[in-house]
Amino acid sequence: MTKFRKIIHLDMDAFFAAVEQRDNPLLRGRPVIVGGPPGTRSVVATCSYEARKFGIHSAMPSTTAAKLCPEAIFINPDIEKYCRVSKDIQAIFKKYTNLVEPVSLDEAYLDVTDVYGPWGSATALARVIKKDVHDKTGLTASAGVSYNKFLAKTASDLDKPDGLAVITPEKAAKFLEKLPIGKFHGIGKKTEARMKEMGILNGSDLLELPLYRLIDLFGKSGEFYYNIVRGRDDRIVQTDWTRKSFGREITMDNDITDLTDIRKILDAQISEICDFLIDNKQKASHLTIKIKYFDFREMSRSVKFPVPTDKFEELSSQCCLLLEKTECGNIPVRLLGSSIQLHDDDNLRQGKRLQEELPF
Ligand code: TTP
Ligand code: MG
Repeated sequence: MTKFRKIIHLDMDAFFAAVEQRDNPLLRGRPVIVGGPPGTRSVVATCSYEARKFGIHSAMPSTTAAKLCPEAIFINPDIEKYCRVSKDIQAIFKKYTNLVEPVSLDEAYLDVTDVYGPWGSATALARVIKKDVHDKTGLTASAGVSYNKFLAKTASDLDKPDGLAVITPEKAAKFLEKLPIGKFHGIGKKTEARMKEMGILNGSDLLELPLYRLIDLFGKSGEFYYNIVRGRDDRIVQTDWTRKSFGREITMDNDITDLTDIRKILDAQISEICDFLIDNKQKASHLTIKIKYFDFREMSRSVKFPVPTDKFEELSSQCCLLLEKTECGNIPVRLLGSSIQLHDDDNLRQGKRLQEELPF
């Protein structure tokens, strides 16, 4: 059976405006705009949902917003305050999993695939987190639950404010077919307009275009569009603490030139790297060697493994090949380093290792 990841995307509702309404009861239920005053060149940072009914949105000139809603209340942004609230929110997310990727002040992805607890399902856990955020900060968040970041992000936007939407693997294809093209996260306003001109109005229109055609039309992004309309997105939840590499380096007391000595030192480093990989049940996707010559010139050479590995022999023989692309053996060297990049899937396993997988 395919194991699906469980990703929750959380995004605060009308974040800056909601903080202002929380802190000043007179603003509640009113059209509040956070941004510089009309009559200046300022734009709207965000606005309350009451103001959105008038067609006001982020990045709109404040003057235009004031025309659309003359009774709107303008508040100057207090970024320091929003940063403080943001820290509190991110700390709440981290109570539930250490696989948290903050995306901006008011949103984050959580990988809860391996989270074990009394919650019963990823959806129930999302509900618990939303309640926790509300209890602790007085603010509402919307959550999207799905099996990858793209779908979780798309889901969190479906039911705003105070929403909770779930896209299960069984439902994704049908959901994406019907999704209006502008609702695909990653398809910006300009691309949306271009696609509409071409008659691509929703997912099922986009599905009809073969990969080569999408690349013709949209360059590199074509592949991204091809994947997302099929619900494919293998980007991992990238935490600030997730280790992405591991390495060793040494500056020698005396410069060395002899290749056999250089290989011995690099092999010792690779042996340590392999111990790390095996102890942590991880594999290397890339190997890099770094050299500093006697004259302080620095260079590095890298190789990507066709299949991620933790084998000493493989790392060591690739290291020898990389060495051939340097001036080692010909001129004295003062520093030698080797490092690996960890294979992504393994990063995921660095999360809380818990007993069982959550259902959606
Ligand atoms: P968003 O999450 O995009 O917007 P929001 O939280 O105000 O509203 P919602 O998520 O309910 O649609 O952005 C978070 C904050 O970032 C927002 O409150 C203000 C700030 N921001 C800007 O300053 N300029 C912008 O153009 C955008 C989009 C956001
Ligand atoms: Mg938001």
